Amino acid sequence: MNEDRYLVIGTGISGVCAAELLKAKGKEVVLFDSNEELDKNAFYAKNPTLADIPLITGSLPEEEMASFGTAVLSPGVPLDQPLVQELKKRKTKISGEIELAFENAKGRLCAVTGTNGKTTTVSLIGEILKRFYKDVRVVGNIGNPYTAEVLSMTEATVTDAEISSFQLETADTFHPNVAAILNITPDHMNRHHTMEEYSRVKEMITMNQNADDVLVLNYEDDILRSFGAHVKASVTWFSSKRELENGYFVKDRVIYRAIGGKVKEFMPVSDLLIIGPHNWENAMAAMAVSEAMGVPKAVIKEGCKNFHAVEHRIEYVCTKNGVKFYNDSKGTNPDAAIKAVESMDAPTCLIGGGFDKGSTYDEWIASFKGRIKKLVLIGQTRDKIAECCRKNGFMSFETADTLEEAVDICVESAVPGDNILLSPACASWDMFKNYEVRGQIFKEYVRSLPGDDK
Ligand code: UMA
Repeated sequence: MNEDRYLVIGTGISGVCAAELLKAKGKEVVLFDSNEELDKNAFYAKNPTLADIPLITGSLPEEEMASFGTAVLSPGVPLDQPLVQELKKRKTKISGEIELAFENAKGRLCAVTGTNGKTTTVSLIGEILKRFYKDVRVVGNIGNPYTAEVLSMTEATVTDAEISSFQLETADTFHPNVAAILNITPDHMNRHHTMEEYSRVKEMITMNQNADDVLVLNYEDDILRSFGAHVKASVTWFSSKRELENGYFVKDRVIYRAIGGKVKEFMPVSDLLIIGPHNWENAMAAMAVSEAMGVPKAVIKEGCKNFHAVEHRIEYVCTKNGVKFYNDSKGTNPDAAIKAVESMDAPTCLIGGGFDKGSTYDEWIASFKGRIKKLVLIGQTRDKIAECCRKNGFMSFETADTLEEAVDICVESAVPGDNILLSPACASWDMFKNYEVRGQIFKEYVRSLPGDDK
């Protein structure tokens, strides 16, 4: 075995950036991808900087198996995969792209995990940090590999990382100065198998923290509330439902900051451009993380007031004839779509339906509770959802053949003061390339409608 020989598994953006970092550090690197149909010529054409790095596809030859000191896994590579198990047996150190980046990074780090809200929270933290610090890097699951930023970091760099459970599985020395866990609800069970294991992995974000570090936790999450009692880091709580002695909380639509029972108003939620109680939680987490990273209160407030929703997530599009349009094309499952419904503060015409992932829609329909005045169904699931509406006694629905037709039906049904929301509770692949394209087409069509556009 050669300690300095690295196997990088996966040739997506994580694998490419990890290989580039290792190469720059003078390590011997071999790239591997289990996809035997991967076009090597196309890969090298796209990644000319890796032209001198061997790429093995399909399966790893036996003679190579024992030659690596470390294997760096891309997030999409599960630990229980046979190849990883084989490497482990041969005493290869199993690491990951995030761990590799952390080992080579400089400056301070805040890191956010959680089942929902990560991208919004990390984006908002990034907006706030950039108002105060010169060199801020927003990295991780958000789509910019951590390894891509490491080489140009200095001690003055401030890094803001979105970290998924996949990435935490291989964390070892990973140690954020400030960490946050937003919530833990069932997800990715095909990878982590049980809730216990999924929670354990999420909680690894704080495993190397100590009393000088801060961990931001959601008080309304049962798993996190009991977990927070036993961590080494100093905990800052947030709650959208109750007053806290210490932490951030919302009461009567105002966010407060409490320290040792002393409560000060922070800002009304109406000053935020992101809507809904789940977004108040994301905003409070971002406030707590930014505060712990040393940003003054006034700067945090300005950052929050100017932060727009992440594209396709309950994204405000425009107002036409007094009707507000929201694009939540990212609401690709009932859980996410319920959040959008619960965020609506006026009677709403909702567009739902799409590719059939085998979800059930009863809870989604139950969340309508007088908020949804009309549901217009499109796509593969429209009849299945229509049947579910009948079963649940929600009869105010119609079907449409296209997204544009669905918008037209909503426009006819809406009166000034109403909302029109695209939040399909389904994936898009039956009618569109992906949810981004679905959201884009929705926005373009809505903006082309007659009426005053704000
Ligand atoms: N591969 C193997 N063996 C395997 C599995 C995959 O060789 O057992 C290969 C595939 O053939 C493919 C490559 O690995 O060529 C893909 O690697 P990857 O799935 O890790 O994808 P990347 O392009 O490196 O993107 C990853 C994250 N992807 C996943 O976690 C699945 C991206 O998160 C992340 O933005 C990026 O790193 C940068 O950090 C995406 C995601 O869906 C957005 N994340 C999940 C989520 O948000 O729910 C966790």
